[in-house]
Amino acid sequence: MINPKMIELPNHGRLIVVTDLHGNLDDYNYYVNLWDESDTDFHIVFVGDLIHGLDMDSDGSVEILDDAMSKSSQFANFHTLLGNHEWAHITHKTIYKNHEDLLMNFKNLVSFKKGYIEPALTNYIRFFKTMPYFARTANGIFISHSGPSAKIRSIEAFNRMFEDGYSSPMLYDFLWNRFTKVTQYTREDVDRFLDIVGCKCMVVGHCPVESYELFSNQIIMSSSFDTKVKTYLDIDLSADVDSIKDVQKQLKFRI
Ligand SMILES: [Mn+2]
Repeated sequence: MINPKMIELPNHGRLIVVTDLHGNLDDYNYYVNLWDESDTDFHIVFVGDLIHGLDMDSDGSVEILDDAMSKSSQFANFHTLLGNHEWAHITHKTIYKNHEDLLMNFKNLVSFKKGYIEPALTNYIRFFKTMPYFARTANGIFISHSGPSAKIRSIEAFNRMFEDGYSSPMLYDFLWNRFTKVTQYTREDVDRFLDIVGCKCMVVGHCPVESYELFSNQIIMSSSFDTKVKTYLDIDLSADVDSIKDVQKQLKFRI
């Protein structure tokens, strides 16, 4: 059965993986230009948090969303996963940063850029609801915004979380968990989860790191936000992956 919340990528072709852009339109354009929309075996995955720039003057969230919505509807090799910032708009759970209400800021940005809020806002939230949670490659790489959820102890539990929709506490973990918090997940949780889903390694964004960090068989990577060395993955989907080292060597750096 096809799960619309899980992208299954084949054992051939190429894959670019990009983490949290937070409204950085220049970086979005840079990564989109690495990709070839006309090559159906060449995929690009954004792992969520396309939106919510830190200041309104430079926030390209609206431009990014308009382009990403258009590409998503045209190209089956263009993928945007759900991040906690998109999830917040779906669930109406406000995120505060520096005492600012980011959902309210986004509405202000939409009305400033468009001259109106509706139907633009509703269309954006509809787009967020189409976003898959995860991507998995045939050679064993699991990609999500964050996580894993330490609550998942079996494949049945993992499969069941999709039935609970946006209120799932496990989905919450896959959007919000930080590797820096031992109460959220540990190296053992990463490895147990990878065993459960039959993957060799995991790639996430969400937690700002300088370039990237390894956490057991997980790569935490920063492609745009809050890093000096912008880091992304350019993966050969046909290559065998035996360990995290095989993925690590496919990291690319922008200095
Ligand atoms: Mn995030």
